[in-house]
Amino acid sequence: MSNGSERLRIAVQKSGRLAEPSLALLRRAGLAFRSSRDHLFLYGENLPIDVLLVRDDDIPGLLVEGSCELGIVGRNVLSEQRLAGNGSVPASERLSLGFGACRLAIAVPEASPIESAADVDGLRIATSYPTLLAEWLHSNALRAEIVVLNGSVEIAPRLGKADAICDLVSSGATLAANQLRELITVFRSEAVLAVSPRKPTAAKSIQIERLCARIGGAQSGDGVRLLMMQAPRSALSAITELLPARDAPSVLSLDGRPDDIAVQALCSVALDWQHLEELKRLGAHGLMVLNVERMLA
Ligand code: PRT
Ligand code: ZN
Repeated sequence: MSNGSERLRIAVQKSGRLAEPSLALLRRAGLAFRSSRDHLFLYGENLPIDVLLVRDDDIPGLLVEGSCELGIVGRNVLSEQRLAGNGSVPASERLSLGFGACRLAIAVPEASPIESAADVDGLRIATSYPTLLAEWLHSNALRAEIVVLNGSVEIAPRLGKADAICDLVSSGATLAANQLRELITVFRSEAVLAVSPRKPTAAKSIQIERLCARIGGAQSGDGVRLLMMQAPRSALSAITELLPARDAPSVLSLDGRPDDIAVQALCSVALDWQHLEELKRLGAHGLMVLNVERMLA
């Protein structure tokens, strides 16, 4: 049905923070893979979709040149390269994926007198994200000297190379270990599904839409629980009021028990033991909470 040229390619980080969660998401979207001998390529076994394993920094470029239709990459990398792009139409963000969350933040040595964003004016700031930093400075009408470093940004102040840094932070442990104090967030990031600016063929376009719908479905199942129980019919409104439910619950009649009902409700993860105990007090029994693996609206 689909010849080789109609196979979709999705670029994913080969190793690093986004590698495992990216493949896990694709698996939850229903893709099964076989690895190539060189481990640079995962061949999609059940759908015409293959995975290219690359460095995260290469993903926006692969999308721009059309070597891949899709990629999973940090918004920080995508936006840095988009803004820095030399006139070529950039790749764009299609879906945010809910993992790899971090922030690009300016930090200063703990002992520094700098207190606010305005104090950044005139400083030397070391970063691997010169374009995102320049844009933030510009939109805040600030000037600073940007010192571009490709690694170990956090030691630049100690080496006397910079007065401040602008780097990715998640837990903040790295800043603390280097006696740096976080001052202000410049950019918020998480992993995103990025798409090539090239127009796909009709067949690939169908695959892209299908994969996006499935990824959306795999994500919307995250953090959703299915609550099942039986209860007196008279308790229904009290039960409905109590539940951290997304939509109205489904209510089913029980054969030969006109005063009782079975209730099913999709709830958020906020559903906890306390809710279950309350429900029991309202007369519910046979309570069951199940993880929802995927949903298709
Ligand atoms: O080899 P390749 O180029 O593919 O990998 P890489 O080393 O460039 O990337 P990698 O795996 O470190 O990060 C990939 C993506 O993960 C980034 O582009 C971000 O989108 C995202 N991400 C999420 C992070 C972090 N959290 C993060 N904490 N990327 C880097 N960090 C760094 C941070 O700068 C600090 O130095 O991790 C260190 C620990 O952070 P703390 O705050 O928890 O101490
Ligand atoms: Zn990288």
